[in-house]
Amino acid sequence: MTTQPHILLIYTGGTIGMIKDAFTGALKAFDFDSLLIKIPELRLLDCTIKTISFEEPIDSSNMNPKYWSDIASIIGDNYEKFDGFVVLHGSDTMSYSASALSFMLENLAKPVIFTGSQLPIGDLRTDAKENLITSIQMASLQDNGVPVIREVGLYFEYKLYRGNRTTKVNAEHFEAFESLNYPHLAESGVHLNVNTKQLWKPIPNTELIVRTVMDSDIGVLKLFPGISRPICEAILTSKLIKGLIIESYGSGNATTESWFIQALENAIKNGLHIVNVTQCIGGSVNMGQYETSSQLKSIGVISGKDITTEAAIAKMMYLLGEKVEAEKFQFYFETPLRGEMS
Ligand code: ASN
Repeated sequence: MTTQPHILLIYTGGTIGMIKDAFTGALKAFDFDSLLIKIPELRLLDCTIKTISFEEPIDSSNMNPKYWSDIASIIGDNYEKFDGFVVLHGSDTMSYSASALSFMLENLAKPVIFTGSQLPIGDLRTDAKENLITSIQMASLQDNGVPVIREVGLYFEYKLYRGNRTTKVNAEHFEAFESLNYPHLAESGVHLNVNTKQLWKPIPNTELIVRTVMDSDIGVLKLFPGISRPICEAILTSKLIKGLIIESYGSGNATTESWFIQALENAIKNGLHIVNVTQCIGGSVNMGQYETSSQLKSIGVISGKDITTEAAIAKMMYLLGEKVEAEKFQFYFETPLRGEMS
């Protein structure tokens, strides 16, 4: 006899969990205790569902590492009791959270699927029901009692992506996310088609380790033509930041003006970890391909390769939180830890 998969639904907030008050028309937080009554389709799913809700559901613009650590701890505390986890989350910062959780949940071997919606669940044209129902189905997929998805995913508008490869690219379309540097993991059509080859394979017989310390003493500097020297120098000499992500042009290029290179070199000598990611949403940093990136490589700028800015931020916070030795930082950053880079 096979038992139904047990799924834990973690409700953090976002548009998905709002419902229109029938009288006033105003959006308000969804009452999760009556979830099964409000979405009767959930009864048809071949799994059991339990829910845990943030005490005060949030718009995901208010997401922060403390909440990430709460989500990670909920998953850690319930890891043995459930076969899969679905996190309901606002779409605005979902890619950051999915990236963060991928690092925080070391040796994860069960599905953690982030989902949300562009329209509230009570709206006539809502995308929330499909996203929620299919996310639960994705989290319930098993092969001989073993979960099929064993990583942090993000499901939105018929596609399941690797969470730490995604970026929110559209504020209006239902198809709000892209993963340009990694193929989607599964697609929902008449059937659920899983792209088995692309799935993460956890190391066998390892135990989940929940890492909850994220160090957010970091910065992001997006380059643009005409960027100010005093502003760059102020950032690069700040004693407050331990890591800086530079969003460069194309395949990792930047101005070759000597003041800029000198400021970066001094900062690196003073212990700042500087990572180069591209401001393009697809493609990879390749320092040395152009003259405009050769110096960056020789002064010790770390290559973010094809990582997203969202995942680079999460990885930086994670490695700093883990107090990785300064000499090993570049090695760890340039090594794919959770499939976040190629
Ligand atoms: N502002 C909302 C949020 O991220 C947007 C959404 O969920 N569609 O919480």
